[in-house]
Amino acid sequence: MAIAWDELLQADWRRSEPALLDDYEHLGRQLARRGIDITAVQARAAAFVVAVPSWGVATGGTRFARFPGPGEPRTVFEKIDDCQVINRLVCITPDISLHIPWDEPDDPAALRSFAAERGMTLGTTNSNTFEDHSGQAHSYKFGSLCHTDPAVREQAIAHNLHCMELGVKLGARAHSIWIGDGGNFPGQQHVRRALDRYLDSLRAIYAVLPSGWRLFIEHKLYEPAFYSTVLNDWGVSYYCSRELGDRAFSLVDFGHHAPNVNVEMIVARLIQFGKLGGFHFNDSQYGDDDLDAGSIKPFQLFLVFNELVDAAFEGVAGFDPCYMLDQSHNVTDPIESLMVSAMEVQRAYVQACLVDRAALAEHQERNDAVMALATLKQAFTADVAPILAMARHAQGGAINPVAVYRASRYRQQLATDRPTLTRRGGGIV
Ligand code: RM4
Ligand code: MN
Ligand code: MN
Repeated sequence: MAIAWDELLQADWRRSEPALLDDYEHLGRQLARRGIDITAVQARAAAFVVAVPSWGVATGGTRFARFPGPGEPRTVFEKIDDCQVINRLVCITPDISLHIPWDEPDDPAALRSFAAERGMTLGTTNSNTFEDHSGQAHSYKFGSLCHTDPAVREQAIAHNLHCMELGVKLGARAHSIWIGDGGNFPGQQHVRRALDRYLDSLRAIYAVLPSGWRLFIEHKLYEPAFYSTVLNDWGVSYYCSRELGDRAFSLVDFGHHAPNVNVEMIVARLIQFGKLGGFHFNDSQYGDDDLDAGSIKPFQLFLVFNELVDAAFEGVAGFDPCYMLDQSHNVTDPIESLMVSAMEVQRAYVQACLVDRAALAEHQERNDAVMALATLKQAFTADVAPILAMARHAQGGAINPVAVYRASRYRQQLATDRPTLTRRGGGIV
């Protein structure tokens, strides 16, 4: 599709650059008064990256209905095309997480070079044993890696091994496992034995983790199992990742906790115990709503980044979390939601970079709760938008990504180029 991105971007810069420079200089003076060099903060903003989920560029759905949008991607190649548009405009999303078998390529080498030609990498594979796939011998209706039947467990293990073999061909560096295993009713599952089976299966997967790779395990409180899940919270996840070994880590998906849980505390503890693998960013009001990052609880997102920036500042050994979005878009254009979400995550990171850590430490030492919170709030309430926009502009991205995207009429073009298919979940049926 021929979209004149260069012309659109230049028009965006011409229109918005004067006001941006004005705002940037003003913010620069404000920060300088606090001893902060705005260009150093901009450099950190520019170095920030967050991966997009291949399954996030298509419209999601609920268990009631799915309302497909126009021009949805029909193949993994079209998903990569959409991800490239996102990265072209926001400049912080060069990596894509793949979901297998939704994104299973016929020719992995061809997929890898297709992505590379578009400046994209395929850094993480995600396995899917939470639904049945055509041609498989055994059903996952009653579980996968934790199933009572060893044949089902073997099949689920083999799928994970396949994902990793494929990932090596694609240049991935991590494999991420989320399972739907659990029980809908009290008594349905022997709670301890199910976890034993999980660990046995995970050990078989971890044993063949490719060299240089990390294994992420993702806990979730409920859903699709409504009464109990096997990897139900961060404590169990921590225990399992420690049992597995040095290259196994816990992954925190923001929507996988009970309402009101203090996620930043969980993050701090996982950092402290050397087991924070990464994130699936999204936001929620009630459950695993998979809403756009920063849309409901931006302060929580900031507080999580406060822990992350603090850990990096202190040089915590082995601290190297992987940042990924994991969202489902039901009422928005997924490309717009992913762009906005990536920028919200980056915004929280940049705000956290502004925290006066020496002052905060002093307030903490003196038990001055008012000033400690005020120190955090000073960073959180700073409008860092000019820093983010300048970082994008300097890298050839958009000052106003959503406006440029809308002006491109990319979606309208897709509506004719990609006739809508009937889809289920993240895959194409
Ligand atoms: C799950 C979990 C996984 C994601 C699936 C689609 O709730 O968040 O990470 O792969 O949804
Ligand atoms: Mn997730
Ligand atoms: Mn989820």
